[in-house]
Amino acid sequence: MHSSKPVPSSLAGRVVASHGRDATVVAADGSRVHCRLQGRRLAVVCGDRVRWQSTSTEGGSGVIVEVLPRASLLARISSRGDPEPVAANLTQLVAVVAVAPAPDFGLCDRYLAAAEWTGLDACVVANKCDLDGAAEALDGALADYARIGYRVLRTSKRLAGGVDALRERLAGGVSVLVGQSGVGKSSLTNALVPGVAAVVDEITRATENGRHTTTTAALYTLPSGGELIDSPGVRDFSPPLPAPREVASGYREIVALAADCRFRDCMHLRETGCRVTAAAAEGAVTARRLESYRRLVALAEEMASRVRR
Ligand SMILES: Nc1nc2c(ncn2[C@@H]2O[C@H](COP(=O)(O)OP(=O)(O)O)[C@@H](O)[C@H]2O)c(=O)[nH]1
Ligand SMILES: [Mg+2]
Ligand SMILES: [Zn+2]
Repeated sequence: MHSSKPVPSSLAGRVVASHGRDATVVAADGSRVHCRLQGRRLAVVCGDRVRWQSTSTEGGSGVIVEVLPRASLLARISSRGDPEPVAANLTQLVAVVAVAPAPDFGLCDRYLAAAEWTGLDACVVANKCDLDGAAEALDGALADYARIGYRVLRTSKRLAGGVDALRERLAGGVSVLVGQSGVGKSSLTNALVPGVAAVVDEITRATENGRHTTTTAALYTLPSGGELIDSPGVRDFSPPLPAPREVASGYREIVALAADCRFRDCMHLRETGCRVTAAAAEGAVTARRLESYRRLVALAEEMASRVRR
């Protein structure tokens, strides 16, 4: 993945945190360099591979002069409706859910769809398994995810076994932890990356109500292999959506049945002879996932009509 002509005297680096026009870059020798972005056009996210030059003005600082092509890019739709990069060069998405805050499986579905569209491996982590009622609240949906082929892991910061299985799953890849605010992404990061607590403190700030919340994504190297990005918690997430007709490709159990629908262009909404709708009636596709798919189709149609206007 080399760029056509590297800027002379620039050095290779990896963005491990970024905030506005500032980024933390890890250089080839492992040192951390605080960098600014050169010019107005450049934008970086966590995971980006960059070229940078050291600046003599401030000790240990530099300027990013080039962003290398991205092997993958996870993006979201901002509140203004614009696509916004979240993290680059990922290989795996880890969707974290928990009994508290109240789980939003529609959100989990949208993350998994984003992974399908971005070409990432994906798994589901049910955290806070030590809490009362966790099994009752989560097991049904988790069994559904497992049935359609997603690896499901149960973790808790209090129980080592689950974290060990997750550590194994992360080895060798570049993974991002995503999910609602408060499900325990940063706590899992702390359990997985020894001695990281100080760095986590650096990127957290006390909110009005005194709670700490991660405000920017940060990338960590796992001693056991692989890299992990802890992302800011969200209240809601939607990936940039494909055309309505392509939304089904984000739902692997739906796309697997689509070939057997009567109409080639079936959208699995109210069409006759729809194999997906029939499978939902038989319980082979869960009603909840089908509803989640249909809601995303509606959103994709709304977006498409907004663009046309
Ligand atoms: N009981 C329990 N609490 C947890 C666990 N993991 C995280 N928490 C708590 O959940 C809250 C949110 O955790 P945090 O890691 O900041 O979540 P994030 O917003 O997803 O990064 C904190 O008060 C944690 O102490 C867990 O496995 N069990
Ligand atoms: Mg966090
Ligand atoms: Zn159909």
